[in-house]
Amino acid sequence: MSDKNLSFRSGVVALVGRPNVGKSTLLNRILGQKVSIVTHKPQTTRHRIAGIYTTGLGQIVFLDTPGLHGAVSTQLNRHMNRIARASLAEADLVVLMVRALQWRDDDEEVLEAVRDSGRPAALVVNQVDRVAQRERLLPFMQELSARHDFAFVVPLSAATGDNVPALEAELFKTLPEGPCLYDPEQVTDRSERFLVAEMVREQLMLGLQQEIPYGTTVEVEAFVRERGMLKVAALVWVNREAHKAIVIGRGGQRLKAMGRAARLVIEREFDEKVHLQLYVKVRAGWADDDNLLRQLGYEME
Ligand SMILES: Nc1nc2c(ncn2[C@@H]2O[C@H](COP(=O)(O)OP(=O)(O)O)[C@@H](O)[C@H]2O)c(=O)[nH]1
Ligand SMILES: [Mg+2]
Repeated sequence: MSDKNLSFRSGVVALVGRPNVGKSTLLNRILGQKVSIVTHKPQTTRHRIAGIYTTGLGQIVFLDTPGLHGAVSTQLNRHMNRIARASLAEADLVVLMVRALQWRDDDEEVLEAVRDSGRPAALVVNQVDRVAQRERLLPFMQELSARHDFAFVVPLSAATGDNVPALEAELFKTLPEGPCLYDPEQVTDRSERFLVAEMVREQLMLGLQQEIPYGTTVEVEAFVRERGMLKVAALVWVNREAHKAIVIGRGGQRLKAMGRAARLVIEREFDEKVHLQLYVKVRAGWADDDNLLRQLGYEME
């Protein structure tokens, strides 16, 4: 028994990479539930979210981060870059994620940030399911391995789950021996209210066009369980009156559709009946208001 305890591993693993490579998808895949929202649009993840994965081998605290990006036009953008960098500093191991057969300037920028952090790093080559010519994968991995002294390199598909167990095995091998950092039953450091707000925001990202979802955020106002049902009321904050009309849609149809989609996701993830009510409110410049950002759950300095 003491031998077993001795080999229990634990540590913090930061998932970094340019927007849209699949960081949140990988985290949800490993945890087997949605702790971090996913869309095909960049900059979906705005928060640092810890996903806690505990097995007989150890406990990994994954930090999902917003992709590091150059466009720092608002306080919200600055906040997103800051937490991505802070997560690097906290990590026992950094997992740099790239898309198979793609290496772009913004990947290079993230690698620079990883180098600057001085933390040990591993490389995950994601989305191998999209690669038609498998023989190109190995040279691609060799090329990237030459750019940095990675602890290991694993090709996988976060979407299909292909080879994800190999990554888990490498992580448990690489992390130091140590005790649980969180209660083994806990899956995330985020509250249910937060997860619900994010699941609503996910549908806004999916249902709204162009810049509108980026000027939108969600605040859960009421969250109660009553007679076997979870009742949630949430505010959708938008920047402008004109955006409010767009979010609501003709006859309220768009908001209704997004709300319904969000409710179905919440019901599936929480495994209970949900009643979800959405309201839209205008607050010009919310993404530049430090106090409001704090109130909305964005951890500012
Ligand atoms: N085909 C494929 N798509 C993926 C894979 N991983 C993520 N995606 C998709 O890529 C998009 C971005 O994923 P997301 O996890 O939000 O990326 P993030 O910005 O790095 O967190 C979503 O549409 C995902 O469904 C993968 O392994 N294969
Ligand atoms: Mg993400």
